[in-house]
Amino acid sequence: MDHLDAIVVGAGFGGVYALHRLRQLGLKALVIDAADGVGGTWYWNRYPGARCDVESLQYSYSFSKEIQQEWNWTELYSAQPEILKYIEFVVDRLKLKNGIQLSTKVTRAHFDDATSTWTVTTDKGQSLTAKYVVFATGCLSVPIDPTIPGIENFNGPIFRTGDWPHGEVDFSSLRVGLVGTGSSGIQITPRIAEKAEALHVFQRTPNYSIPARNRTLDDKYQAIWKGAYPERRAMARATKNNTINNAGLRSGFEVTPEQFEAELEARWVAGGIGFMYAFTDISTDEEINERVSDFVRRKIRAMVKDPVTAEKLTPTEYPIGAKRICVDTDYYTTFNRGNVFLEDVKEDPIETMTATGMKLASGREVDLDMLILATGFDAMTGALERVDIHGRDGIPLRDEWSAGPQTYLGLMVNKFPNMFIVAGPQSPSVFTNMVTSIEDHIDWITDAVEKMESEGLSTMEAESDAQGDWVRHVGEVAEAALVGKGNSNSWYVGANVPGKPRVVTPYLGGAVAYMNKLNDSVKNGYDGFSFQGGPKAGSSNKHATELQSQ
Ligand code: NA7
Repeated sequence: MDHLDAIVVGAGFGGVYALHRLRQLGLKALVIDAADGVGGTWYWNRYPGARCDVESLQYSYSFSKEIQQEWNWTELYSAQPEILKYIEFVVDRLKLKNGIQLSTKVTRAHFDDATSTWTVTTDKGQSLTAKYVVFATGCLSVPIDPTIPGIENFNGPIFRTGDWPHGEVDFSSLRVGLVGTGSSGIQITPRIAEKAEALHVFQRTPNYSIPARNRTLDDKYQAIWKGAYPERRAMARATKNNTINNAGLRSGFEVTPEQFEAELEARWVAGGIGFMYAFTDISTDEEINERVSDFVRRKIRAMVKDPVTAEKLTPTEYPIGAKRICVDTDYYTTFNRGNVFLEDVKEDPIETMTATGMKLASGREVDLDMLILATGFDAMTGALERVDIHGRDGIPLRDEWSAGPQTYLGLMVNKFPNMFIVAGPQSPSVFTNMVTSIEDHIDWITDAVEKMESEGLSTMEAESDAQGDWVRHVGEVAEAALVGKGNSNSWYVGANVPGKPRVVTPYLGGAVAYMNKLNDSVKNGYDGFSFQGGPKAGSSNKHATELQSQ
């Protein structure tokens, strides 16, 4: 049995940086990933139109001055192939390849109390041991299929956006069905429509989407960023979501109706997620949110020529931002094409699939040659719960999380010593620039590991009280937000997975407040964590009063 200092699960942005930092500490670490390449999310989601909706110059590593100067982005918002090339470049640049084992799935991770080590089992029959295990398994890495009766009878190919095949998928002269109108469905729709004979978009719930206004990055813009990277990275880290979004500082109530409209219009014209930061209270105040939602509804109605299609594409049953906001290129106007058909499956539900297409409850049959599923992910907890993880006394993580994730600061779990989670549940992760949140988490984790190694400590573990308080705090913060409210049934609350506990999974208090808590805990001697096996065994417990006072 091979013994390592650390095993890292996942070779996306998180796993790659974790390996670099662990090696800097002189530790023997191995990254394991099921894919046959690095990149995580950006490896799997290679469907046409897949693109990041955080600006390229921000959605990148900040830890290396050299790398951020050397790499040149070609577009304001990068498409999937470019982000994947970037991650591969970083792996080569830092000579990390020999520490990454690909095409291997971690199936089990088991903590042994007697030796304080983890045993990690893979689908290749390996059994590896390590002192530390780091799950960098991603928040949107387990695609889920819809339950469509008879789907197995369909004669044509079925593809999922979440694990799109390598090589080109040719839509030309085909009648293509697309199920799902979240970010993935919204990004792929125009790209199918431009080639296919017919595209039928099966929509259950309409989404709010903001135009990206993507463009080629000119050298001057890039040079300005590169010349000021340290300041700009610091500025981004001082925001709620680790991103410079030109966030407005006023409440929507502080401006006249004309100013309100003009602000939204300016941001709509500028494009991108910055639209959602026009006012400070869009995600918390129902009235302000309704006025912003209404602005987008009017835009949709103006863009889509057929009034019946426009009405169906217009979300009315939940506040903007309650589901993850989408950012698109030509989504709504694609429905003005003669070969694109919106199928409202709330009005006329899918009854069954046949060999030749989709049969709806009304009896109407939609003939199809190809089906594409853009039906989302078992988000945030899905990848962790698919590994058979056992902590102290053989306790399964799945049992501990049966009512929803239980973590301290999103980083560690009581009874699961030396197990770290990167940018996962109960941390700000998906509400931030993920790359920055990943870096911050890994820096925190490797600092803790460094402390343990230098002090000769054997285990570090989240304390039960601290964890309970954190879980309550995450819930209380979520109560004040509009996320998951109305009929939004979003993956933020697990509503898209049958049987999943319905709780707001990310921490909504923002990156700054969150990082302050992480840093405070360290300053207070890793408050809320206990250590064993060295001089700093035990811990203080000041966290409870701190959380209560917020
Ligand atoms: P999402 O945002 O979870 O979207 C999934 C879509 O699939 C959504 O429109 C769902 O409708 C739809 N869906 C799921 N099951 C069905 C069935 N059975 N019938 C019809 N429609 C269905 O996933 P994405 O991949 O688009 O985006 C995930 C994140 O990736 C995104 O938020 C960004 O952060 C990047 P529903 O709304 O549930 O009615």
